[in-house]
Amino acid sequence: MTERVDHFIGGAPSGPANGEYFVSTNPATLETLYEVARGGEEDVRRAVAAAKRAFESPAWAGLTPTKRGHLLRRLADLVGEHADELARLESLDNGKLLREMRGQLATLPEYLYYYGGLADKVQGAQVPTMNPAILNYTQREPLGVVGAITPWNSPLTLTTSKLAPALAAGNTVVIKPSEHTSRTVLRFAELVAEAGFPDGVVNVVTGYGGEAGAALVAHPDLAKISFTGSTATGSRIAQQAAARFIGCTLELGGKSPNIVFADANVQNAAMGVIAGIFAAAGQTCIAGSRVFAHRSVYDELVELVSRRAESIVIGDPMHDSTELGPLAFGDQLEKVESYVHLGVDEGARVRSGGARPDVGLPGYYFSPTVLTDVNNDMRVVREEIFGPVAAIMPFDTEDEVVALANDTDYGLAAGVWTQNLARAHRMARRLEAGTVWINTYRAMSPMSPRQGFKSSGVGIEHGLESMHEYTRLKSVWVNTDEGAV
Ligand code: TXE
Repeated sequence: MTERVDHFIGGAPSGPANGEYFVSTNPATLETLYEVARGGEEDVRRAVAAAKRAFESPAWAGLTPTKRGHLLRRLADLVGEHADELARLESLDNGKLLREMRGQLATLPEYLYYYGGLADKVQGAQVPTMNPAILNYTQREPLGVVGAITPWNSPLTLTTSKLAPALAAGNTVVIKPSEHTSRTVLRFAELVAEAGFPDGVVNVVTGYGGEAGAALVAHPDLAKISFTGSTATGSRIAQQAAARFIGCTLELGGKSPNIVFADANVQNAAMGVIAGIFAAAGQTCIAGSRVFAHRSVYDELVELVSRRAESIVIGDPMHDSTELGPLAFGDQLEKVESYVHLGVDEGARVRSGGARPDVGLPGYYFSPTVLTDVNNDMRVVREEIFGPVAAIMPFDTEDEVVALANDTDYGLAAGVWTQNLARAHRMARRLEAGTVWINTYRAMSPMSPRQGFKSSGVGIEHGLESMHEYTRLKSVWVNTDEGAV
């Protein structure tokens, strides 16, 4: 019998109000994994009510920030102890390599330790005003109930990026995970309870975006929305948040340039280009999907990247030897395939891949694909494909490549490969992207802030700065004179 998983509300599993469940499948084998509660307005109403009660309860509101830090550190320990179990569940759910998910889970506790440490370091200031009789000071307060809506590509890491600073700052949270990957977030919520967080501090409502997600965004008691997902959905959520004057943090799509100069170590750059686009089968917001190579190294780079693309081992993500797993669900496969067809119609040449490979499994597989003969006006170069598809283009001058790299609606990340120190820093300054990597790609840490420029997002995740996303600032004025001032 198929396992059934419920929402997690007020510290315990909770069945869906409408009694409905839907199936979650393994994208590598198309086998049914489990059935998950199909959340709606009533479930969201109960979850937000539980979070609101918890926010106002002495058990949470009365905790010192230091104690909140202790709880986060205890949760970090538990996540560390269950890392292998969580990595397996996540890999089964979204088809990413078990090896890669193990790597993510190994660093996940660090997010919780880091924000646990920050919990009691959120400070106000004493402000000198123009009146010496006045003592003016600021204090940072939690916001209330935070709604966290997360995608399927790195379910736990992206959820923890929101949850850890939100909890460290004293908020309570309702999470709506992606309908494609509910399992690990629910297991994580059980560990939250085991760590000793009061009931209702973390709640999970599973279900579809247009149902559970939309109901959460519309709930009047939300103090903030934190969202990672597509730019189209993010834009809709931002409009709803603005209409109610509540804050939102958005981490959205990308079409990131990865730029290889003539003076680069071309072997290293090719490895960086490959990791930049083919890791997670290209299903990462930071994917380096637009590759610019100086004309003098263009042929060599195209050759290195396409040859490696052809030798990538595609197969079951649970096997150690597999280098590329399936796409996460059927719509993703169709989207990626139709973009490659569109590229060919636009005049692109497929140098490797470009089709569904036969890997002996029925899953949603697509070969690592290299497109050449492309330019910045084509839709395959302008729109986020979110799959293993690299478009490689030549350039002649630094000014030209800066203009090409910045000629995009997005601004999430950029890579630069050069041995020229001055050029490296100059490029970092000139590129319109929230993260710039020099002679590396994909490096990430809970300590380092991430911000999407342009259509790639609003607000900051990770780092000290993200704590401010989950607090509000109050200014307190005290008359220290005997008389009226
Ligand atoms: O995204 P959605 P999808 C991009 C990527 C991908 C495409 C579609 O290009 O191919 O988006 O993926 C919830 N109100 N990225 O369909 O719809 C939804 O249930 C409230 C890039 O998965 O944005 C899920 O929990 N919530 C990205 C979450 O939003 C709604 C990662 C994301 O789903 C909603 C994922 C609504 N009206 C996709 N509609 C990245 N930045 O890494 C949907 N949701």
